[in-house]
Amino acid sequence: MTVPAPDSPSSRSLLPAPGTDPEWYKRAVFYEVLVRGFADSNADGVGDLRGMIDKLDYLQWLGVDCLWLPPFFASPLRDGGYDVSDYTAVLPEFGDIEDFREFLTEAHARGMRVIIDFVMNHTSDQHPWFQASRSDPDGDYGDFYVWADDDTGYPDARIIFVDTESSNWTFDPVRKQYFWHRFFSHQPDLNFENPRVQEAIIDALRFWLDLGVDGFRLDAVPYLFEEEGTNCENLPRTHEFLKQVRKVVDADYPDRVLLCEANQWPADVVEYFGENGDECQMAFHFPVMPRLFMGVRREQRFPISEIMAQTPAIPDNAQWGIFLRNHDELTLEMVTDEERDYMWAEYAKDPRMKANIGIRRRLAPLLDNDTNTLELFNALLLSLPGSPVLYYGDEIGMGDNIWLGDRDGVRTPMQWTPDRNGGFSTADPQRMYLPLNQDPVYGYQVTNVESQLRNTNSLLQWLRRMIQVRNEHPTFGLGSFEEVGSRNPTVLSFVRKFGDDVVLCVNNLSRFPQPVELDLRQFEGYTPIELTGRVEFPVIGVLPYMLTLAGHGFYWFELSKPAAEATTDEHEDWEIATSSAVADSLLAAGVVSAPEEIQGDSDTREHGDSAGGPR
Ligand code: ISL
Ligand code: CA
Repeated sequence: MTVPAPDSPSSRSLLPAPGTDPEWYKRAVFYEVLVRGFADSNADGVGDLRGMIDKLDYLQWLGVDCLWLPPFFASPLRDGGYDVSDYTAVLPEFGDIEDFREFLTEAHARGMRVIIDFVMNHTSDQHPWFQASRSDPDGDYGDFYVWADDDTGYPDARIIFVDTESSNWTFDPVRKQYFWHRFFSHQPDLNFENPRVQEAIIDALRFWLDLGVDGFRLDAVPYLFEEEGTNCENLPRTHEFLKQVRKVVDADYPDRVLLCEANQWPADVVEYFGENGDECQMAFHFPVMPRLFMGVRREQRFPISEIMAQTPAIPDNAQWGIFLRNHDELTLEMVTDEERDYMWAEYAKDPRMKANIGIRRRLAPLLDNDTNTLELFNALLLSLPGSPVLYYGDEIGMGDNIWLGDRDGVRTPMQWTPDRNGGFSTADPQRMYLPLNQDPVYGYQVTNVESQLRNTNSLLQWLRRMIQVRNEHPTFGLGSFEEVGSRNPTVLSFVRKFGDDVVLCVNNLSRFPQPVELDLRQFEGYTPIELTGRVEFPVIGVLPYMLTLAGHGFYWFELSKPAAEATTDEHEDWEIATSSAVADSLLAAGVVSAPEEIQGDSDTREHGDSAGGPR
């Protein structure tokens, strides 16, 4: 299986000079990839950092800008590595610090940044700090965790992992006291009241920043501090600590990003950006995701429109992170009880598909592997405000395995080829850290990178082209968002605007063809140019602008200014725009164009924004 070789020598970084691009994360496409699940370089059945290095060409080819690595630190792996037993050591199965350093250099050489997970709320109970804390209450680590004589404290804090835990307190037979934990009972929460804990965490962050990581996904940060009489989430002192972390980053580490993982309502999450953008630069927008699934299944835009309208403004330097799926269950914490029942009824028909307050499935099976729906979801992900975060394997429509425990069913090995172990590993198939997916539809024999590289109509090739198209328009990352209403409730339309870069997105959430009339009077005289084929649509006038969409169809249009107002740059656009005869025939056929055209077109164009263009 081959992808084009990188065009830069690996000794040199393709990234802009340090300090020159502090807001890169606003334009970036992120890609979450599990070290354990991507590629096994030494045939032990477990993915590793050297395997990841071998696959960087593929990721560069795909066109993603930043990789997010979930924890790859020393760990007993009882929670996919989120149970850390040493913050500054690589799990030996994955490699060592030198391998990580090389991985980072090689990613940077290909113009990709790397952020890593940092789990500051809790450690594994195997962490030496916890072992010392439980055995020597008066020692140096005695106060590193939250201990109590009984289990009655903080009764208003909810339980998050309802499938496995019945209390946030667990009795430790060694210390003969209870310890506090918001997640698994083998994951004691650190005691942030203790300044030495804060120092130890900042030291560990510095360790990775010094190695050159481009930032952190800050795991489970709402729970750092506890306070009696509260639900122990989003407390002021938690924000104080995060602001302190940001100060460290700003003082010594230019161009690094803090991405906050707070599964909370938008009004609570915005606080993680800080009042003046002095906390985390990025935060996941959790509530958007389930509403995409609801909107499409109900064939109604309202769930999505409503959450977008409820999303507060954020500081200038801040950016949302949006996603469809990740390594966890599709969480339903940020919906009403009624909506949750609806989601379970629609998307978790087998009770095995449920996990905690969510659904443990991958994107393709959630959408019944329907090409149009998969494309619509990805188009929404790439066009709604925020930086999109893809999940490894979803670019080829990998399936899940609901017979595996916990959330492992969405963490199976990447499927590269139809060969043994899907090209992930040459080890004995029985030795895999998790079995390869062997499903007749989603299994590696059918669903794999190699076959999709060969087929220009595959999901993989389509997604790559859409990422290229996105990169040509800085407005997707930087622009404002304004919904364009219409009388047809199944169609979600919005305008993204960044200076002169104006893009109109029109999405049919219904499985049936739909007409829509849009009030585009503010763009009177503009010409919509469809972005994948560069076909010109009729000029916008004062009457409602009429479009028809195929079932689950969508359009992305550049709104091109009337010629009189166009700048020199845009005249070039006009010259290379597809001739109207071709345009007419494509229009009649329904706006789909051959990949070569898109490729050729984007190759000949100059773009102001450095993020853009195929590499
Ligand atoms: O998505 C969620 C579950 O429905 C979140 O509540 C999520 O579990 C929580 O925000 C923190 O998750 C992180 O820490 C967990 C770990 O199991 C998850 O994999 C990780 O993403 C505890 O260590
Ligand atoms: Ca290995």
